[in-house]
This record gives sequence, structure tokens and C-alpha cells, in this order.
Amino acid sequence: MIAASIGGVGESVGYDEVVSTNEAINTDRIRNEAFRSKVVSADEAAALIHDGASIGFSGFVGAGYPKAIPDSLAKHAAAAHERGEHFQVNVYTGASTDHALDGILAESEAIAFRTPFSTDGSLRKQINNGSVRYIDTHLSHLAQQVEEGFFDHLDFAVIEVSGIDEDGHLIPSTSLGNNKTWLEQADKVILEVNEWQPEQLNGIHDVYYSVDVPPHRKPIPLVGATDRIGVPYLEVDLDKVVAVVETGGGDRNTKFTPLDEVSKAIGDNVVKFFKQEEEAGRLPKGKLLPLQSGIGNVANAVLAGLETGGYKGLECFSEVIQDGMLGLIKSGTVEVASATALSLSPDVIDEFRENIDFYNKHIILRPQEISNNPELIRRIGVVAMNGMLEADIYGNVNSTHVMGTKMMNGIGGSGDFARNGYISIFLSPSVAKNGDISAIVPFVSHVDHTEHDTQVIVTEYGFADLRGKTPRERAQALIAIAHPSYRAQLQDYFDRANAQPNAGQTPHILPEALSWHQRFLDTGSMLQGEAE
Ligand code: 0RQ
Repeated sequence: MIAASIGGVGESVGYDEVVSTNEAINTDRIRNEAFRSKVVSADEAAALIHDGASIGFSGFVGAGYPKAIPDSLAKHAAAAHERGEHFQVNVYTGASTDHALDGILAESEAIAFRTPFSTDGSLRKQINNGSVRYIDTHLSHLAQQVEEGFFDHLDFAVIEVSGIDEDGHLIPSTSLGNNKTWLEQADKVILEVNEWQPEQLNGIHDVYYSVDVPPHRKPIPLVGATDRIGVPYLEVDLDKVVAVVETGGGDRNTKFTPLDEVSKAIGDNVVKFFKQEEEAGRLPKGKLLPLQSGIGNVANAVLAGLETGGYKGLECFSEVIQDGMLGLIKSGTVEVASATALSLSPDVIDEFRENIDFYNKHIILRPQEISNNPELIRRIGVVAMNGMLEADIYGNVNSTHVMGTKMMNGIGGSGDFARNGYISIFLSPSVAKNGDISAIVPFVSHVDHTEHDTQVIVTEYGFADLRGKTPRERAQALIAIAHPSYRAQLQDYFDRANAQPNAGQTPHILPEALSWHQRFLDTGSMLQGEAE
């Protein structure tokens, strides 16, 4: 067991023995008497939530989600169902949470509606069988759209914090996400004070409080990725706080798969592209522009690849800080990383905790309406790098729907960054499922990012620089980075499409455009068989 001191409380907690979140914990993190007087058990707090409630939960990519209330709520729902009563809630978050929130609520059939992003397998099944209403939303949009009344009014905010100070300010935990907006918009607030979260997180956050809705919106005064424009705490109206629960459970902390050859090659190709841009004077030499890196194994591998590129003092303006980024900060490759969540795997969480004073100087966590803000992404000139499921020969990208119909995770922040970035890069291994699926197809089966928003596509076979290219030129660049086993097939499709009379600006053979996906569904592979 690895034991480490939780700052400030002088106790030791083993990270591989996550404290049962429903056990009574008596923390000294609640330093305001008015809040302390509202402490109840998780079960008591969950019992306040009614059937049909719309709840804004904290949580972003496995970081900073409430650890105790979802479990109690799931039990509450299961008991109601046993009594033959209806009990379901509407779940709003920052982004994905953990099985301990999405999974157990889904398994108790307690979720009626979910937005904006989820990666949980149990919930994915319910989304795809239609039993959960899911709205896949740009992460920068949700806070403002809830404020503007595009969604249901929030009945509850259930927010994890790492402490409450003497003045009643909330010290956020490992993610800020939409917490500011949920606290402002919800009628009632339930707080979880989690003593597993390091107290030294105090000071790492930058919460900007003046984002109004139109017609009162003003420019956000952030001109560099490393600027601080807000306060390091969240505010809440004490009168709205109906319960405070003390918890001690750890974040999800997903383990990344070790770097394989394909991911490493993708990372190397991104660096080759950067070197080309530096040589051409389109990116500052040795410094680049602030980087955004998406979620997933490939995005993480690309960050690791930057180290070998010999860069020092880079800046990141991203949404999640994952393992790869922490390594870059440690080596000096990255000087400062701005994001909305800190989502680290067990392999590096101890490294973070042991050197938290160092990392706090190099990390800024912001609300996601700031980390993903189109105005800021455009102003700062962010280089966006996101994973994809597939791209078509003209550069349209599908990030969300497997075979055009089944939801994978959601668009997340990829659209916020791709549409507004200085350069927008999409990354993928050239094939999935042991070669049976090509990542480059004649026509994507679902469009998340149009050809107008994608500029560079990278596989292990190279990068396709689509800037300044016509659709026909883009097709040749993309076929060149497809997996060799699919290149002839793609070229054949393109040549025949192009040879048609009146082939148009963007040639397609319409009855064949989605035939690769149909072939996969019928035969288990996109590869053309002998018989065809
Ligand atoms: O499935 O694990 O069952 O084998 O998809 O694929 O190659 O490991 O790539 O982890 O980078 O994820 C698009 C899902 C890529 C991710 C996506 C299968 C493949 C594997 C994962 P297995 P890889 P990654 C910032 C930005 C949208 C949100 C986003 C994502 C699994 O990047 O969710 O960008 N992006 N947010 O086998 C069927 C295909 C496939 C396929 C891959 N064409 N068809 N399955 N897979 N390609 C962060 C936030 O927004 C919070």
C-alpha cells in the first residue's frame, strides 16, 4: 500500500484502498460554522433529491466528481423501483465522470437524461438502446445554454470541493468544469467535501465571474494562456446549501495503455509537422503556440512525442491535464498548462502529490466556459490536437458515432478547439479492430467536424496537410496516409468518382459512399473480398 499524507489534516490514506465514501468522515476541511452545521450523511442528502430532478454534478474526465451522493442516489432509486415507484433524474456534468457516478446510476436505471459527454460503458448501452435521452453538446456551450434556458432548470447542484474556508468560499477539487454555473443556476446545493483531494490545490484555480449572457456579454480579459483573471475559489449562496457531506474517495484515475509503435509513430509525425511549420515561419521556432490535446491514448502518446522533439517552455491551453502533460511539465518541455481538469492515472498521481508545490506553479484550472472558450482559443492561437474515429477523403471527421449510429463518447471539447484553433489537427491509427476498419473512408458515416474545420490529419503513415488544398487535392493527401491495405481501394473509389460525367467539386459515387461501413456490418471487414 502506498500511504501519503493528505495535506493539512495530518492523516494517511492509501490510494489503492479508497475510503468507503459512505463511511462517516470527520474532516477539518469545513472551516465555516454555518456550513459545518449543514453536515449530514450521504444517504440523508440523497433523500432530498426527488424523482425527475435535474442535477448539475461536478466532474470532468474522471476528476472531481462527487464520490458519495451518486451511490446513495442509486440505492434510493433502486428502493423506489422495488416499491413500484418511478425514480429517475436528469444528469448534467462538465464531461465524463466515472463508473461510480454514470455507471451505477445507469445500472440502477436512475438516469432519464444525460448531457454533455460520457465515456461509461453501461450508460453507453442505454444511450444506444434509446432508454436514456442523450444530448451530445459542445463542452463550451453547456453552461451558457443552461443559463439561457435552452435546457431544463436545475433543481440541484451536487458539487465536490476540497474544502470550505472561514469566509465560506469553496476550494475546488481536481476539476472546475461547469461547477460555477451549476452553483449559480440550481435551486438547491449539496456539497461534498472530499479530504482525499490535496488541500494544496488551494490556489491552483482561476474562476472568472463576469461571463454574462448576451446582450450583456463583454470581452473576456485573457490574452495569454497563462493569465489569471479570476479568483481561486467558488462562491455559493449559503441559503441554497441544503446539505454538506464529508467524503474521502479517490478520483477515477484511468490507467493509460503503454505507448505502442503506432501511437509513437503518430506522435513523431505530429512533431515532423511542427518542424515543417517552424521552418516555414508559421509557428514560432522552438516555442510553437499554446497546445490543446484531447483525451485518449493517442492524444496522450502525442504529448509524450513532444519531449523527443527537443521543445522547452511550451504552453498548453487545453481542457484536461493527463499523464503525458505532467511528464512534460516535469521535464520542462511545458512551462505552464491551463485546463479545467486534472485527470491523472494511478501511476502518476503519487508523483503529483509528492511534488504538488512544484506542479501548482505550472498548472491553472479554469471553468470549462473559459478553458474551451471559442473567443479565447481564437485569440491565443491554440494548436488543437484531437482523436477521431474516422475521416473521409475530403477531410470531414467523425469523432462520435461508430458506423454512423452508435454513440461512442461525444464531441466533447473537440469542436470548441477544432473550429477555433490556429491549426486544427486530428489523429488516429490508420486502422481499428485489427485492420477490419479503415480510419480513412470514402465518406464519414457521421459528421462532427466538417472539411472546413479540419486542417491536418495524422496517422502512423504521415500527416495530410489539407490547408490550401481543393477537395480533389485533399483526397490524394489523405489516401497517402491511409493504411497500405486500404490505399488501392480508396484510390479506386476516388478515380471512379472523379471519372463520372459531371463529377462536381467533390466527387462521390453516392450509392457507394457508405458502402464500406455496410460491408463491415455485413462481413466484419471494410476490406473488399475476392468476390467483389
Ligand atoms: O476501441 O478500445 O474497444 O479497441 O475506439 O480508439 O485508437 O484507442 O483512440 O483513445 O484516442 O479514442 C475518437 C474515441 C478516439 C476519442 C476517440 C475504437 C478503437 C478503440 C478508442 P477498443 P483509440 P482514442 C477533448 C476532446 C471525442 C471527444 C474529444 C474521443 C476505441 O478521441 O472520444 O475529442 N473523441 N474530446 O478500436 C469503430 C472506428 C474506430 C473505432 C477507433 N472508425 N470505428 N471503432 N475505434 N476508430 C477531451 C474532452 O472532450 C473531454
